[in-house]
Parts: sequence; structure tokens; C-alpha cells
Amino acid sequence: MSAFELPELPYAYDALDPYMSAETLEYHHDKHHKAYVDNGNKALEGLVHMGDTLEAVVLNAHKSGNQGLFNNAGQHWNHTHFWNWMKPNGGGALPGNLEKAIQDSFESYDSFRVDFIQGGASQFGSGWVWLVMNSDGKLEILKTANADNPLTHGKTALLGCDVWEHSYYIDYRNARPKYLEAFIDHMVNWDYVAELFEKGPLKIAA
Ligand code: MN3
Repeated sequence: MSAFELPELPYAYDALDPYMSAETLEYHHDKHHKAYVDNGNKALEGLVHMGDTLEAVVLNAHKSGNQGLFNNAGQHWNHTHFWNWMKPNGGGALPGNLEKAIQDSFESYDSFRVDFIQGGASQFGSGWVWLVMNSDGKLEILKTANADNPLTHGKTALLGCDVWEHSYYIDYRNARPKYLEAFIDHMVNWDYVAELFEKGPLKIAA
């Protein structure tokens, strides 16, 4: 790929209100995500071809120890999915196959929900909490620091929540668990999670 591009938000800035304010979304998308795209493009300048897809660029940056490129490409990938992992009037019922897989791996939706919130709340400092699929199809919770994501762990991200302070501080101040509860209960786009689930473990052409 030649350059990163900032995707449009898939909804209006105020679409997730009152769970995520227009002010948060505008700063998060227009300033933070845009900076990852712009700085990622600067980091790509003058490098040999780093891969045909964003996933390949993230993995090649990681393998080659190019931390500047990895941080920005990783965060570009994380945020591109993050906007789609939320929707107005989100949360609620899960598509059947996904609900069954969550019950098989976590015993119940409620224990998945508790594990996901605890994972995000206990990530020390900036990072992400994820629902991932392993190569054997089993689901689990993963937490990662800073720009890191399931790609570098050989796992497939089904759902991720940004727990950097810029994602919640305007709306929740220091109450990260309240933000995670609102994310799971009122913002998750389960249809997008199910779409990734149905695709199965991610295969990346380097
Ligand atoms: Mn962010």
C-alpha cells in the first residue's frame, strides 16, 4: 500500500451521545486518528515497500523493529476498526452463532462481559482490550499496551475497545470502568463483530 488514508466516521459526531460525546468523537477521529495517519505516512516515506495491506505493514513494522511506523500503523488499524465496533443504539442482543461461541468460551455472556470490562480496567496506562479468536477458533480476552494489537500475537480481533484516556476522559473523567460498561451495554456494533467472527481466523499475506 502506498499511503494511509483517514476513513470517514460511519456516523455523525453526536450519534453515540450520551455514551460518547460529539466532543470526544470529533477530537478522537479528527485529531488523534488523523495524527496517526499523517505520522504513519511520514514514517513510510523513503522505506522499501512494507506490504500490500495495512495488516502486512503493521506486522512488517513490528518484525523489523520500526517502532515509529508500528505505533502509527497499529493505531491506524485499531481505530479504523474501533469506529465500526460502535454504532448508535448498540449493545443488546448478539447474533446467534456469535452468542453461542461466547457461551462456549466464557460459559455465559455475563462472564464474558465481566472479563472484558476487567481486562480494560486493569490495562495499566494506555492500550486496548480485545475479544480475540485463536487459530483453533476459541475466543478469549486479550489486553495490549499502547498501539499493540492482536495481529502481533497471531490472534484475530473480533472486538476492541480503546482505553487510552483520550477515548473517555471528557465523558467519564477517571472512571474507565464506567466507560467500558457503557461501551459493552450501549455502543457495541455486534453485527460487525459477527461479520469478523464468521470470516474466521485472519490470514495475512505479507
Ligand atoms: Mn484512540
